[in-house]
Amino acid sequence: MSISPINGTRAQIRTVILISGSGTNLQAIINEVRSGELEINLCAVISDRPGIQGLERAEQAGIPTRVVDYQKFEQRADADTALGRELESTAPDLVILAGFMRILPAEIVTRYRGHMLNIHPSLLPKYRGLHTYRRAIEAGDSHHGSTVHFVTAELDAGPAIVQYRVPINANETEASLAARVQQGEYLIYPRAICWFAEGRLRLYDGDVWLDNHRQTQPAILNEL
Ligand code: NHR
Ligand code: GAR
Repeated sequence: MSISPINGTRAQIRTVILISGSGTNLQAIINEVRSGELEINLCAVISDRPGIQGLERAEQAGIPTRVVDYQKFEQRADADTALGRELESTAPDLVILAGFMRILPAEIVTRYRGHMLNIHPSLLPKYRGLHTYRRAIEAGDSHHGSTVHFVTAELDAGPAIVQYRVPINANETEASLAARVQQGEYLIYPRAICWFAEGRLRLYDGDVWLDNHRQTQPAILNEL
């Protein structure tokens, strides 16, 4: 067998990916699993809405998909509860937010503490929340980027693991900057997931630990 199966062996960590959109980060992860570079068991992809390209990517790869359609719930809390149940039913060792656009309630975040990662398009702690590219350009920053971090209840405030960093060029637009930053996301997210899968990456005592060393700063990869 030259291609490793997408639903891996028992030894591999059970991984669930949450998406809301195009799923290009999901695709980057699928590609690494396919090539054998990343040994995880991709158990499920869960979306907060139907009809998105990320769901098609998962189906193409043979990964089971679930949709918790937030719009169909009158109460946000009921949607969150439904999502929590779906997650629980997949018994994940690792939950990956890949362009997931719903703020998660504390119950879910606490349940998977140390087992949930997000990629956020800024050099955290700068620019938590939305519209990060615009905010960085308007502020006249010299650099922007993206951060993989452990998820905690406070939005985009969990300990940072690795960052991809790019210079902001003259005449930069949101689109041109996003395109370059996203290329880096496809490098750093699979890498962080690999560290976790190999048991090298941990959240302990409120900090990131890599190879048994407490990280005071995230690892940084500069634009190639
Ligand atoms: N949940 C918690 N508790 N903590 C984090 O750090 C989270 C999280 C859920 C998602 C991703 C995050 C990002 O990387 C993320 C991190 C959604 C919003 C948001 O405002 C903000 C940040 C992130 C994701 N969502 C609106 C909401 O009401 C809806 C926006 C929309 O649908 O367009 O949930 O940036
Ligand atoms: C990614 O660039 C990610 O950093 C960002 O959304 C994009 C998802 O793209 N995440 C957030 O803004 C989280 N609120 P994708 O669906 O093609 O992977």
